[in-house]
Amino acid sequence: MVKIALVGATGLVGQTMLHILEKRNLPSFSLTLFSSARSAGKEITFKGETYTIEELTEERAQDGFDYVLMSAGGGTSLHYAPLFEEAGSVVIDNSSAWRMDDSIDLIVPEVNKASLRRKIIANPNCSTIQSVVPLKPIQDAFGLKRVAYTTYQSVSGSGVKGLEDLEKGEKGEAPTNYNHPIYHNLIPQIDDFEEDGYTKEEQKMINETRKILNQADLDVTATCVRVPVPHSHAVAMNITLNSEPTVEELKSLLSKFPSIKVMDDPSKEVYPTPLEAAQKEDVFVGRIRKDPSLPKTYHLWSVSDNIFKGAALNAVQILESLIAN
Ligand code: A2P
Ligand code: 11C
Repeated sequence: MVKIALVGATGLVGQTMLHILEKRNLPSFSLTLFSSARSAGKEITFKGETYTIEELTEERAQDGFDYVLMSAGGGTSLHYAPLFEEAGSVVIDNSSAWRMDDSIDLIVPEVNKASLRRKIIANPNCSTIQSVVPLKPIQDAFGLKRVAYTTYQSVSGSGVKGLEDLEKGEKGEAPTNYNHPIYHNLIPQIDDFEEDGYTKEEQKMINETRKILNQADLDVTATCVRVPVPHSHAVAMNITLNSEPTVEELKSLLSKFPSIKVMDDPSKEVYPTPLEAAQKEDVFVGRIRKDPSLPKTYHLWSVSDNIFKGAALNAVQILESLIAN
């Protein structure tokens, strides 16, 4: 029987991983749940059985799990992922700690395959995942030259604290997570600023897109904005290709790609919205149209649940692809 450990079982992403693992058809596995000392001893019901959450320690990391799903922050990953790896486990890590390490694969199963050079596999940033899924078939069919992202990212991207700030705003209370109110507002800053004026979130989108699509010369830029929406991120993409397909060709190509649902009928006001995408598995794409201001250039609108395909589901899909192979 496959031995699986989940580190961060009490977190928003960890809880969603459990929900997804309950619903999908993995071969039978044993499950060990880890958190920090704070939540150790708590009980969780999974598939009708009670599991007690354990504190993750260096000793327990040596226990020879086959697969470890980690969503417990970058610091925990930097410390524990190599320990699991040394003990022979394959770690699927949701933090940003390892993503840009040249020896580590950054994987979206529909887009690229793990080489397993190292036994740590990185799960990309949520807004990047829902962007590269539609970009991949376009890159393969028509070649990509430039991508300009503008994101509309929900507060659940900041975990429980982001959701709490939105609720606090509704009650007229001051925020405690964001430095500006998010209720009745937009915040054009996600994560800290770098010296070049970009935020770390914007740099993640730029660097991770190039790595996942394996195209170092792709021109990419991004502006990332936090919006007062609880679940699902939206990404407006302006893309320049190497050739000039019709909009119908693009729609047909996207609708055949795994995980994509095209919702695009302006005559009926059909396009994806965060509310409809919440708790769904797919990446929804709409507003596909030509940008007449530049040759070979198009607009797309991608919406997906940032905790599902953007985090927990993508990690579980990586796990499924590893078990299957
Ligand atoms: P805990 O409940 O003990 O704090 P989120 O990203 O939603 O804040 O969740 C973070 C998750 O990572 C939680 O399950 C948290 O457990 C867990 N975590 C934080 N630090 C550690 C650690 N040092 N070892 C194991 N799990 C950790
Ligand atoms: C957000 N994208 O919406 C972030 C959350 O690197 O996995 C995920 C951060 C990451 O705030």
